[in-house]
Amino acid sequence: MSYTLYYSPGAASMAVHWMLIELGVPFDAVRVNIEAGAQRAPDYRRLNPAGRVPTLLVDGVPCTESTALLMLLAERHPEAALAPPPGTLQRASWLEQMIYLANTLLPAMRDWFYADKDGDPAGADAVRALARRRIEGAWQHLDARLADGRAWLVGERLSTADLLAVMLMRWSRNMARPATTWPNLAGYIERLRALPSFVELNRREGLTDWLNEAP
Ligand SMILES: N[C@@H](CCC(=O)N[C@@H](CS)C(=O)NCC(=O)O)C(=O)O
Repeated sequence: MSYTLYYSPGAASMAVHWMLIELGVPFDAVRVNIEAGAQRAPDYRRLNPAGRVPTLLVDGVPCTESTALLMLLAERHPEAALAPPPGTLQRASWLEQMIYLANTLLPAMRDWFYADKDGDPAGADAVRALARRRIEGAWQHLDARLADGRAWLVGERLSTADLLAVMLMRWSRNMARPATTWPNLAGYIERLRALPSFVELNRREGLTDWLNEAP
């Protein structure tokens, strides 16, 4: 199996990068300078027509969409048990969390960060206001899920849902109410970002601003 990840530090590629590190499989990582617009270069667009990160070459074939990539990697590496077995009730819970994060939180995050670029800048404030409500609603929802003291979003162990959730929680760090201000999310985030694979991920991506501070 060969993997090449096209990534940008801290971007939607981060959860996939984290998973590759957590799996301990060999892979190449190619940085795409999205601040300089490298995601719109014709060579990159041939791999990812939307001009976004991540792209993962899987045995040479370009695959996209961070959530889909996490699910694919879980299937290709079942021994890592980063997803519950198909057909089980825990699988149902995992599917629910993955789809919720991808379908509710991720698009709201895109609206929050890209309101001016994706839409009419004149309407961007209204888009951001709605995005913020949806993002904070998601923190509320996830906080309630963790209120029973569970350590992980699904079952009794780390899963791809945690990798995706923590990446999205990190994106809220400069918002008015970051995820870390919800009581149950605070402890969850503290535990997850202490994982050696998360520390290594940040080292490889050159990120230092959401690691050791108190949540
Ligand atoms: N739904 C996509 C979203 C990807 C996405 O929006 N990536 C952003 C970085 S977080 C990007 O590539 N931005 C550059 C651009 O849109 O020009 C996924 O989950 O992979």
